[in-house]
Amino acid sequence: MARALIIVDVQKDFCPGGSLATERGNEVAGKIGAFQQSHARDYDAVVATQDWHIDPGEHFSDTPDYKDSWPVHCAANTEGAAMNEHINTDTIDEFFRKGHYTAAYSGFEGTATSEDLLLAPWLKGRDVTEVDIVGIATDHCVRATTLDALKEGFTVRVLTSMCSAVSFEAGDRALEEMHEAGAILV
Ligand code: VGL
Repeated sequence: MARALIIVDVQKDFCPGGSLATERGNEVAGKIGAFQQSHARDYDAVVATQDWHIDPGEHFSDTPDYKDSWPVHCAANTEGAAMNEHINTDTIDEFFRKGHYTAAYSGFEGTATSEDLLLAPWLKGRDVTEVDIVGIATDHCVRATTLDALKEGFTVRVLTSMCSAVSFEAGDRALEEMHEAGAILV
């Protein structure tokens, strides 16, 4: 039995200054960085997901609806796709990238950068049964990652003070939905 921390999409484009900034992105990134410093030893594994778009079709739009279509963000190998500078990348065991050619909100769609393995088998291969989830955006990728983690059978805690939403209202609704699906909100 092991526990993992999943850091969802804490990338520059989702933080103030980026192309699809969430208001609390930098603040949340700072909190996660400090949490890594103080709590990394509580986890058997720390992983991060990254939105990593090459040509995601209608996920990008010049006239985005901010629901199913978005301004260009997290283009592969650009500065905007890099992790926010507050994140301590040295303590991250593996990065999982998703969304190369399509929208991909869940980290469980992500493939490891150092081997051809999806997030769920990577975690299960390390006997992980419990995951703590933090990151961006509460109402999109944190939501989808949390719901998939529950479907995969993990015990899931969402550390809510370290999550940043696109819309505060939708973020609160998403947390409610995650709770109803079985996630523990901390
Ligand atoms: C995300 C909107 C569009 C996210 C990704 O990481 O939550 N949000 N693409």
